[in-house]
Amino acid sequence: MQMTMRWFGPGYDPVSLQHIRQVPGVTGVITTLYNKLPGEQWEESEIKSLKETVEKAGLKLSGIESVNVHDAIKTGSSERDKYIDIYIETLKRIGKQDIHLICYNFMPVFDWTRSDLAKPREDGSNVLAYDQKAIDAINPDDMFASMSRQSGGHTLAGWEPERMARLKELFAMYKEIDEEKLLSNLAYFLQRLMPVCEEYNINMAIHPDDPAWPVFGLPRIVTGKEKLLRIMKLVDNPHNGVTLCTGSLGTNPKNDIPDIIRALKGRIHFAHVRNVRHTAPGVFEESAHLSSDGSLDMFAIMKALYDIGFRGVVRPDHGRAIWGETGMPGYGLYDRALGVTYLNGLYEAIDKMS
Ligand code: DNO
Repeated sequence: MQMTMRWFGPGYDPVSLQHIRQVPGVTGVITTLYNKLPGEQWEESEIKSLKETVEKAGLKLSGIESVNVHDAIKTGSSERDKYIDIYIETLKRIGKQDIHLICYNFMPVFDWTRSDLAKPREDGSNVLAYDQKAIDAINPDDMFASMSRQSGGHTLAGWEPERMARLKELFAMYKEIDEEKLLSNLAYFLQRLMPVCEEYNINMAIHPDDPAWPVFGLPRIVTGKEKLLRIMKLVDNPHNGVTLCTGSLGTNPKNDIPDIIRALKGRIHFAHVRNVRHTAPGVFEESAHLSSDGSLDMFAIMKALYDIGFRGVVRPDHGRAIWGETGMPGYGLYDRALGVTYLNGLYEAIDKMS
């Protein structure tokens, strides 16, 4: 298992690489060119310089989260091949820099969605939270305005203002797109990517939809075991794999995560491991990583990953805002560092007892 943390890059992340380097057991970061919009070509010199920055701090650049997918590809519009060509060229340039893991999502219009970015908890911390009633009561424009108000001036991953300025146009693009169409567009995209993934040994790791059900009437296709297995089968190549995100899949209490992990043996390329606390149907908040603080059994999750032979890249995920830290919602240093330490403890115990 290679323990990493997400880092948003110079000029974006208030957490420094030097601080990440001091978290015991963390050997790498997952990062991206945060300024790139979906569909934009990545330059090799930019990738190289990002990698050098990370390596100078004594860390490895363990993977990219994310190379975002243009909506022309997701909707299968007439421009999709042009954007797939750009994506393929970007993958080549990333592969040439000896980087072999790409996390991406196939969610229409929005990436992850929350109704509250700083919900006060009984322990005095703030967390990201979701209430379906609040989402139902808001239109997508207001949703974006409310997310940016709460973001503390940071650009939220997947909520770039440039994209959000085109919300109406984006929604119109998805008018005719149902789940089946979205799935076949995903298959088309992945099929075209596989040759370059094979050439450069790049693993594509699709991120589950968060929350794991449709929002704002848009289709969602990465929501649970059956759908994940179907995606694996659609393009049955080991380079087509999954980011096993426990917090996203865990938004739906019906998802049995250890069971999903076992079913995906050999196809999990990246793991986001965090906890979530359900309070009512369609209502959840993020919690500390510890099992007893939320609704997920983190031991069972780490054990399932261990048992299927997963030894790849792991990162803790969203943390609470604690100890007065202000930063990117969910991505402060302190609680994620506690998460790393806990996950490393679970892993060591499982390993030594096996
Ligand atoms: C949120 C993240 C997502 C994830 C993307 C992957 O914190 O888990 O934004 O990075 O969905 O493309």
